Amino acid sequence: MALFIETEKEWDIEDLQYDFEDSLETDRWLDAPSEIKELFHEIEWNIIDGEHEDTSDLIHPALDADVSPRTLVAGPMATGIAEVGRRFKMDEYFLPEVMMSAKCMHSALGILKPLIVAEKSEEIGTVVVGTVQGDLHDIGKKIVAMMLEAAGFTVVDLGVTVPPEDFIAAIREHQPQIVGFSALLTTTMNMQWETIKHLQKEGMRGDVKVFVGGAPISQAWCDKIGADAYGVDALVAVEKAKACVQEYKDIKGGDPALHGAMLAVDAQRVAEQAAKLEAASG
Ligand code: B1M
Repeated sequence: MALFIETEKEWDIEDLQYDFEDSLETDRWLDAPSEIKELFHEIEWNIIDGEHEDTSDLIHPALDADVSPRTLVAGPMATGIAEVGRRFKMDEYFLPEVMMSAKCMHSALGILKPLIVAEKSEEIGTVVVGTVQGDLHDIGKKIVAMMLEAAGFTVVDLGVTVPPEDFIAAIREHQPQIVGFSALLTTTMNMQWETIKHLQKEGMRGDVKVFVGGAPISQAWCDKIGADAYGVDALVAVEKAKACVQEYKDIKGGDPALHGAMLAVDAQRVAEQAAKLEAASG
């Protein structure tokens, strides 16, 4: 039975700002055996330090110890790259360091992807995804694509800096139920809107449900541009995608009823989390 170890949503990034020893003081992953907790810290620091040659040497022992691949992606890999983002923003890191850390993420995902995708047991639909034109970020989009595949979708990943015309051509060719636009830059998020406008111009908006995501994206942005669903992370994106093809398959893309149904998925999730917290506090 694989080990699933939770990383709190509101983890304290200060844990990672000093050195490896300090970070061991964290309360994160208290539910993990101590040797695994230490391994998680090594993975985090491997990503922060951008030592990609060593990444697989750290991922394999975690897998051998039966830690689930999803735990690694949502846990130490996510916290490590978040600290890289903070350092970049504070001018403590520059592009070369960020690129080295991205290499670590890709190298770990290369090992984990086949394991996660192998969980696929049924075929439930097709999704076309891509990072919008002008944007080269693809780590988050790859995670979303991988989780969708594991959940039963056939995923057509168009890569990065995808122009609206390429999304349109792929929708014509693959007839997906869902198309997903990822954007990580405030300067490229507008391309999500532009791509929706292209879909409208081609008379295709009703044929496909539009998902948006990426660090600067929010529910308010999703509402403003008339997308159907916003995925704050890969898990939410998968949950909403499944609802779209299973429960709301008869509602067309762009229909306010679908938009409302997607918001209801979020509301249900918040209620479940609140109930879980209440139960845990006694
Ligand atoms: Co860049 N970068 N970067 N970068 N980079 C950010 C995004 C930035 C926030 C860093 C910072 O300042 N703190 C900043 C943007 C600021 C802004 O726009 N306001 C920034 C910048 C400025 C830039 C450049 C402009 C720097 C420069 O050249 N001066 C440049 C732009 C290049 C370009 O795109 N044209 C640039 C370049 C790069 C690298 C190439 C070096 C590298 C990318 C490598 C790669 O992806 N192959 C890189 C990286 C690694 C980052 C940070 C550090 C990490 C991004 C990441 O992978 N996060 C990032 C800082 C940050 O985000 N905190 C930063 C981990 C990933 C798992 O999270 O992508 O958010 P994320 O995905 C999540 C969710 O958002 C969601 O699910 C995912 C998994 O849970 N999600 C979706 C994502 N897509 C979704 C789609 C969905 C649904 C959910 O449906 C379709």
